[in-house]
Amino acid sequence: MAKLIIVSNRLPVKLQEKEGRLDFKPSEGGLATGLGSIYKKKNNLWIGWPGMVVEETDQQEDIVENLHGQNMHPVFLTEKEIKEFYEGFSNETLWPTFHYFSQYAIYEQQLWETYVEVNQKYCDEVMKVAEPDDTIWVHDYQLLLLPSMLREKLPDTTIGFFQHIPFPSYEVFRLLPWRKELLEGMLGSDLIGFHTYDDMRHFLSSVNRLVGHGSTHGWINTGNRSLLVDSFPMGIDYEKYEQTADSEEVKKREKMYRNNLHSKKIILSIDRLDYSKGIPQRLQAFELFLKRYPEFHEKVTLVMLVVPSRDAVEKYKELKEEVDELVGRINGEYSHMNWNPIQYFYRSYPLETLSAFYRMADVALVTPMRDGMNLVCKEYVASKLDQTGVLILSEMAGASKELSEALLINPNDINQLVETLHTALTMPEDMQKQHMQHMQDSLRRYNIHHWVSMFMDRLSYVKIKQLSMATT
Ligand code: GDG
Repeated sequence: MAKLIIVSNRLPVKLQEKEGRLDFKPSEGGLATGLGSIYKKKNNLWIGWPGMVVEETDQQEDIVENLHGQNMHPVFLTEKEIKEFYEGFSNETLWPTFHYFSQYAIYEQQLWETYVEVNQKYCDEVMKVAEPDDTIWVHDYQLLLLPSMLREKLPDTTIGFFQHIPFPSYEVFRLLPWRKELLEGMLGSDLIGFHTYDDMRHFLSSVNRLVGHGSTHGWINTGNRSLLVDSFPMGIDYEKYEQTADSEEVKKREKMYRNNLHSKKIILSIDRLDYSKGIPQRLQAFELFLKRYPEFHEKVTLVMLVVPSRDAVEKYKELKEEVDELVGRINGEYSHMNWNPIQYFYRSYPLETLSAFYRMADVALVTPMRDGMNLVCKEYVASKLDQTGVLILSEMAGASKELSEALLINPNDINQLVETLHTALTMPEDMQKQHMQHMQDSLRRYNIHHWVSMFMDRLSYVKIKQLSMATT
């Protein structure tokens, strides 16, 4: 029976060593939830790295067997591959380039070669389980070469690809020494999806100028096959966030946190530690706000959660120091005995804590310099059950294309950010509710399940269309 194979860098579980035993911890990420109901069905499969380096063959065999029972298939990566493929080419070459931070990108032939080898390794693992009539859905920038590698082995198989991060404009993308190979890798797909229309336009323009294939209404003809490029804005598991926010446990936590923060208004900021998220710029704006509006001293607290991420990469270590220093400076200057303007947490929390933070925040400050979509802002909206609260959102996040009821800002414009903070903190409740209602209606409808079915339906449509093109 034909099956669906999902391939991503990581599996939706993380392998951990606990008291000498190996243990699988499920991931709470949006993708894992959205695709959860699909990959567990029948003989479908999810292929990816289990999140830990395992070298012993016996141990690897045990893991394979254990995961097969849960519809998963592991790809084992070595220390060197993690360093060169994941931390190196994926996170020090592609990530900065695709987020318009080309000045941070490194171009090293060795990293590129390992990137090619590891994409081939994923291809070999897929080939162990794939049949020609299966559908394969590849995810994200770590696996840009995989669609073409698979196409070579399985010429008629249905292959979809979705990129979760932005696709930069041609002028930025062309800086990559391996630009043509990367595009050709992606073109092995039948359907290529991005979060926004702009990402899709940028991709089509690069394909046109670097590979020489034009496009009509998103269709590219490579000479021997046609494929479609389209946008699919990813949604969240709306019900999950709504129900969690309504639970007694979360209400209890919210009350406890509120009592501890002697503050009338709470501003919330949540991100992984990443330079694309604009954390220092946000802190500088908050500092200027405190300077410009002293009447808010002791009346407002910024609750800032920064989740550790990629701490083996140098740029991330530097960013951590910069954030620590800024928080220290601002708290040092403005704190009183009973009030710290910033409550800073550098760790990750369970969903219930996150949900209590969302519930209690009067303002969510989501101001990335660049973000493929950004799910935090959507989760905030879904958690505001009484419909109060204001979302300040960067124009540079994919989500801003859908959430036009948010207060949209340019994250480089510190004055605009300060004044928007003031507007948000003084916004009348009926206006807050009006904006929130609109955003909730849209996010409830365009949720993660809608996103999955839109992509899968379009992929089937492409296959039908290709057949009719071939016969006319
Ligand atoms: C990439 C793209 C795109 C955060 N802290 C905790 C925690 N989180 C969860 C949030 C949210 C997720 O992590 C972060 O998602 P984002 O979308 O904001 O950002 P990236 O991780 O950069 O994701 C992005 C996304 O892919 C999907 O396509 O939107 O643009 O960069 O779900 O809730 N979860 C828990 N504890 C924490 O402390 N449990």
